[in-house]
Amino acid sequence: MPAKKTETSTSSKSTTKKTVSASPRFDKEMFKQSVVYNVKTLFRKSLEEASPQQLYSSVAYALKDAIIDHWMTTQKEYEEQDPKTVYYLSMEFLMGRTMGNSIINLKADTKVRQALEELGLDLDLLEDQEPDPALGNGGLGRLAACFLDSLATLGYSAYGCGIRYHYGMFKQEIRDGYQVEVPDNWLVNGNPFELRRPEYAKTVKFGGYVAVDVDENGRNNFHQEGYQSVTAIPYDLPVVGYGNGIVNTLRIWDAEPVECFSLDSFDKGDYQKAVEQQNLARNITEVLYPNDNHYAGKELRLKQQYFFISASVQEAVEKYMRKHKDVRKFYEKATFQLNDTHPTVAVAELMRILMDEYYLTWDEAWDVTSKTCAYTNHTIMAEALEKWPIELFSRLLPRIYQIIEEINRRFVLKIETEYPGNQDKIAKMAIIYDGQVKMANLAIAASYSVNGVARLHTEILKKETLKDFYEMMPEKFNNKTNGITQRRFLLHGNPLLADWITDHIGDEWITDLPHIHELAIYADDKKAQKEFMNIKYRNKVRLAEYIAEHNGVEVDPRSIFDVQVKRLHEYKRQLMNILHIMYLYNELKHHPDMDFTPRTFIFGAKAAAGYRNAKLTIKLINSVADVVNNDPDVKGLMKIVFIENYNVSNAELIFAASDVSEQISTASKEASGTGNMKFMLNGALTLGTMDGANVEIVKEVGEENAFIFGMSSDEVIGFENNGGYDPMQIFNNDPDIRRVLMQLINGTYSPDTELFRPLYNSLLNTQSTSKADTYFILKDFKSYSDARKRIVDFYNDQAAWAKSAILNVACSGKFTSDRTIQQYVDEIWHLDKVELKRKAATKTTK
Ligand code: NBG
Repeated sequence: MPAKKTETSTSSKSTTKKTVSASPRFDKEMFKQSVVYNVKTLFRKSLEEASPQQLYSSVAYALKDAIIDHWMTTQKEYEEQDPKTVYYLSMEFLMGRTMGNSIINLKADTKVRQALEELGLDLDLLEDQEPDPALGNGGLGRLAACFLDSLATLGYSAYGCGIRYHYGMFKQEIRDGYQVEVPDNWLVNGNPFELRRPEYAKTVKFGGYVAVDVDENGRNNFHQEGYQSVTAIPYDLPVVGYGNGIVNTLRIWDAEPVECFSLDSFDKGDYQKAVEQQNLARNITEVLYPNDNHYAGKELRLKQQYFFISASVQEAVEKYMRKHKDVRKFYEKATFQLNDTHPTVAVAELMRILMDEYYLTWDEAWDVTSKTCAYTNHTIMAEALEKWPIELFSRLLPRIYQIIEEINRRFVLKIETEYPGNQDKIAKMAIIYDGQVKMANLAIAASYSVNGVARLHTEILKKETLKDFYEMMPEKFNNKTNGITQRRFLLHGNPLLADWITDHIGDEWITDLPHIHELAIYADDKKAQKEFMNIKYRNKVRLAEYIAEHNGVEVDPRSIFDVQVKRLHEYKRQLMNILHIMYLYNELKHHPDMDFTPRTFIFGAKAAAGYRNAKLTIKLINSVADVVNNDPDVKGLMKIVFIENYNVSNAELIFAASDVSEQISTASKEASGTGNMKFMLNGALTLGTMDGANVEIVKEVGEENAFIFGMSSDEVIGFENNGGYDPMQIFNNDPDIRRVLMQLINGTYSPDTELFRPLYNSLLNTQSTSKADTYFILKDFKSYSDARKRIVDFYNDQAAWAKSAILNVACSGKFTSDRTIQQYVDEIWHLDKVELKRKAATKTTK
């Protein structure tokens, strides 16, 4: 159960040091041979003739060769030691590129660079050839990727289980200031790192009906009949632990038709069915739904969920049964972490397998299931809560629906026993209610652990969002504040700073981030401050070059880089940011001689394809950028840049180059945020509300080294529950705000005065009765403006700024995903630590 260690920021000490038994060996000569061989056999070319893409593939395959030995050794070791395994079930894994990170985790960076140099190749250029696998939307998917990195590095047996989407998160192009979604065909050149494993294929059934027959013992046996099915084929991707020889697996499932489509063997009815099965398979894994913090309610989405869950759960049980006899003890060797409600059908699928295939009784099956499943909640946003109409659910998954009905029946009985006659409790907590199947309620009812992702978020879950559940089952609830991997977001993304840190305090921080606190003694050191600021400057030059190349905009690396990169969502308030920039521009126009510290405002954000106000905000940012960047009066003092196609790869460049980290969500709405941690780790100062993990960041680094503004979550929730906020009053009383809002509809930024009207209406809503400014932008505007003033004044004292930036890096120790994972292990999963006893077999030469 949760408790003791949760809040101690630096207590997950040196776990990695104990784990690292052997640095993986890397044979440079063999690697070179392998690259040359690959170019020849894959492309019939010599090194000189091959295209950059072909060279990338050849190097990637050579690297996979080097990884495979460790992968096999690790899996063999797991087989022998038989440790408990976590299955991290997630619709999204936002892995980012594999090559650079794997090289770093193999500790082979120097050798690989040398080897490639000797072949006349440049690693950095090759890395840019790798598509960025974007099998996720935002923070939730990236968290899953950071967790896999930490699990491997800490030496825990783990599988990531997900979907092999053929098209990941769309590529964003900006045309005429608008977002245009372009398909991300990331598999077009194949994926060198994946292994297709048809020997572990599974059948997944949809539709039909449930038939019952009674066997000779009088038992009811349930079968699905008249269904359509697809074959789930697993593709395994290696997850390399840092420097410890451990390689875990991310297993993503692809759908293929069950039967080969041979025309002549089908009569008419079968032909129809065969085509349908083909189409079902073709559609299921085609594309990731591009919604972040939002539920779309599409039938195909439910198919995707059941598809990868059924395959993963079947495999987990089969794997267990290959070594063990009693399926009643399954939970001793396996645990399922449900990454949000998306994988919640796992609860019913495990029940189905245990009862229908292993003949456990309901009570036995429930005992196993409720000791296996654990649920993480990632949002309090109502529009993200998954609910499926009964009609759809029961038609698509008839047996699963039956099982959920029974879970619900028993759960409602429990509620009635606890709260006799209280219909309200049933209305709120029942799993099936009002014609809908409520996935969060199912997840909570069936899980042995329910966690939020930052301290404040967990408190809000307990007091507001999930209050009734918490009151009935307080023992399930616990907090696990999110974390990020310093291996990707500092060691790989910011090599200059990483080297500088290692020169000063050694390299323990790579596997033991709290160690980075030793940097604090350099915060006041003039020389260190200079060096630090110089590194930041060089990273800003690197980003400026990227921006010049991709946006055609010149930005001054000596200006303050003030950055907001994250998904576009109204609660994240990019609109407040750009409105404030409009205000600053007005100031500069009206007081041309004012003291103005040069600033570059950088945005990066994808909007869900159907989210009107989010897409309009992107257009507004680009329209304002057009006007401001081209206004000679501004004399280049202000620049606004919208970075196209924000993704994991360009994120690494952006964090390294940032001075100010914009974390300005409406308090209570951002469950945690993880970008905030990546900025901090790279020495940016937080400009934020007391929301999500910002609260804990400020606690670690001290109020004086962050810039906090705006309403508290209690105030926001107070207004939401009791009313009493009128944005019109602010509009009427504040001329600065009024001017900015009028500029949305008076042609300042678009000849079409109606273009930005929906944004104007969302803030004031003079025309309809629905609520206005639900994210309290006008309410927080003044205090945001004050905080921005403070931050600029502070920047002008470069020594003070450098000190603060160094302290931010030094105090980021708590926010490693190694700490988060260790807490999941200690307080939820109870995994066994694996130490490699054997070395990887010598690589076979070709
Ligand atoms: C997101 C939250 C973030 C949080 C990540 C990871 C969803 C549903 N939630 O604040 O918005 O950091 O999850 O926990 O995507």
